[in-house]
Amino acid sequence: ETAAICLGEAMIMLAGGSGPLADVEVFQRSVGGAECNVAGGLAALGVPTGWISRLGDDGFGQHVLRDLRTRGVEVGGVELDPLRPTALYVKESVDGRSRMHYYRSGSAAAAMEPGFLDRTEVRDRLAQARLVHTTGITAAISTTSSDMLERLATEPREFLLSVDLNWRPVLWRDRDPEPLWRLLKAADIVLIGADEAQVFAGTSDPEELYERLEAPVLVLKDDAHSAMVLEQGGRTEVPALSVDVVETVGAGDAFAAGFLAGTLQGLSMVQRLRLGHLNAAAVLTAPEDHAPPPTPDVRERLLNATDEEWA
Ligand code: KDG
Repeated sequence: ETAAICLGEAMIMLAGGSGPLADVEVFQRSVGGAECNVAGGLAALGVPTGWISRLGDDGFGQHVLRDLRTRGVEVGGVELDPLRPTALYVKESVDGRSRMHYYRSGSAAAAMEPGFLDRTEVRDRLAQARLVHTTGITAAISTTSSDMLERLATEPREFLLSVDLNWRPVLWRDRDPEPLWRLLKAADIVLIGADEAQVFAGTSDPEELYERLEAPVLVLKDDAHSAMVLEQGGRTEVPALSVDVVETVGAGDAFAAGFLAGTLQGLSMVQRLRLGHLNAAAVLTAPEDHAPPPTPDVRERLLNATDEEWA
């Protein structure tokens, strides 16, 4: 049984230590990609999870598969492409700030298209899922991939569709983000950061976003401060934990994994937000884009803490 499916591109990440890219000679390899981070995060929290995508039939693709399998993610829905490569992204760190450089146009995942959903391996997994998670990045990587998400979002479905905005202006440089608006409006759960909301929608006002995004459940994250859920019944807000931040990339994905795991495990809204924060804190305090969640007993204690004990 697979409770959750994450759909989107994985990339090999090459992190160049500190200094401008032009000077870096040695890179540290790991696996990145928003949906794939969420898949690993869900599996780490005990949710049976599959990751569906396309990879190049190359050494980098093999590494991604091996890495995800090791993290407990089911990868039978992945298609290997003999012609197109696995994507790369390179992280440049100058003065403690990270910048990403993508080498992903024409990648195997960018060739996903509506017909990809008809593959038996994909269709069967989607039919069994309780939740499917994707992000604005998958809508951004190509028009065909965006068309695929449009189909996923508009055809009748049994699963909850969760979409994290993950606004990446660089990937939308020459395209109108209209399809992304449609995807967000069709989703059952939308996750969005206040900063990116300001850039993408021109507002970070909770009520205004809730109205414009038309999502039954809107999760609005205000980085270091708090996260809130807006839904028909009202709003729930939980302050973030204060941590010593090492590196922020991947924290949003970790938050999503915590919140969505909590949703599938039937936790209260406060506990879902707390699990999101707890998971994000683990990634914020690690240099990688993903990190193991806090141990079960720490989770248990903090999920059930009083508001005063929490923060
Ligand atoms: O959310 C983290 C992602 O940004 C990172 O893993 C790379 O998927 C990525 C992207 O396209 O930015």
